[in-house]
Amino acid sequence: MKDRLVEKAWQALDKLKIELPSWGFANTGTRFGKFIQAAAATTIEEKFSDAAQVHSSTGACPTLALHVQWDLPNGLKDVGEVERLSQKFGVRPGSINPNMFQNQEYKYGSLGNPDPAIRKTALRHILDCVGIAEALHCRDVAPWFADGSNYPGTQNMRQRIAYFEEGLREIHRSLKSGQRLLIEYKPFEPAFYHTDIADWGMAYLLAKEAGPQAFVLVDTGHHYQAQNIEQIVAWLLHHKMIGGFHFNDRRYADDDLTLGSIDPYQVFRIFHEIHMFEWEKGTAADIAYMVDQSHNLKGKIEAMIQTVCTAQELYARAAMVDHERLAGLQQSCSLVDAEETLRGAFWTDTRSIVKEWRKSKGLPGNPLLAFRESGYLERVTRERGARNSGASASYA
Ligand code: LRH
Ligand code: MN
Repeated sequence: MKDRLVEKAWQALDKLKIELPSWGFANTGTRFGKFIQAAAATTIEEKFSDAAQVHSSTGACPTLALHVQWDLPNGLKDVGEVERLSQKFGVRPGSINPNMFQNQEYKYGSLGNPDPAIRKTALRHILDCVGIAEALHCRDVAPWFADGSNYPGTQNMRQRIAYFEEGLREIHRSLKSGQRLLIEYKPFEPAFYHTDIADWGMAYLLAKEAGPQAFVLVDTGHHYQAQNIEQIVAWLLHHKMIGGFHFNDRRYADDDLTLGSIDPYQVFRIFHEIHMFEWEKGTAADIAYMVDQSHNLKGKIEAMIQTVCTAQELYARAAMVDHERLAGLQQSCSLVDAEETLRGAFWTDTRSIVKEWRKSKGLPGNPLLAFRESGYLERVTRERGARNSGASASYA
């Protein structure tokens, strides 16, 4: 007879699905350049193939987030190929990410640009992404806007809010029933004076203004150092406005490091807010758990497997909080006992519990070891090495 709390952990693991970013398998870097990995994925086929490795070893990653300009450069014309690859590798396309930051015309912004022609171009791209999402039966369209300015006085921030309201309303009108628009916020970078959608409140108001199928996407790396991210999550849960997460970790800014590599307690506290909410409401929160990382030095597939395993271990720990006991202690303001009830779960080593859960699902107990023993990395290094060694490493 499994311990009651271990049973809760297993039930949570049964539910937890983590979406991987196609771009997390590609050669990425910083503005100081990128270190080319021979095994890195370049084509959408290689990205599906690598994602399938993570899914087969962890059993938790049935979908792959796609970044349209990188993965479907020909738009709707690439849908057939994506469907074929999805069938071939047993991984479904997940959230559809428009690219509102790469093209030259977005120098002064996309949906927030003072030039109506450029706003129109930006809108057109996102509407195309809604069409691609529909064609691929993908639920979420997740635009991140780099829009902003670098110097005070150079842009009218209020006017740009109106442009975003207008554009996002238009996009919301194009959504099919069941589709969701996930609005991601970020305080800075690449803009360094103001970013139009800089925090959760701005994303919340724009989502509300757009319509009932618009929600907020919380990228854990998109917060000022002192911000209490789990409190933001509590507010978005309370208002049923949380659509999903981009998980990663950071020491300084939007470092996009591996989840839980710097501050695992942060991720645990976020998962705790969600589990406590679900316990109180008796229903699962409708949240897309997605990863958004760039592995500049680590092997990309191994870093992704690490990420999923860490997420499973921390999600299981948070599920093992005795919510009934905690609710009573919070009500009676029994501070130390309440804190110990939460901390106690965090200090529970769930690795063996997750391992047994994997085995019960016919999955490898140690996904990283299983991947290393598969010989997949050696094979793709041989297949892709020559091509990748020619890739440019410089930033400028
Ligand atoms: C912006 C961001 C966004 C993605 C990009 C790859 O920092 O988090 O979610 O489009 O990274
Ligand atoms: Mn992100």
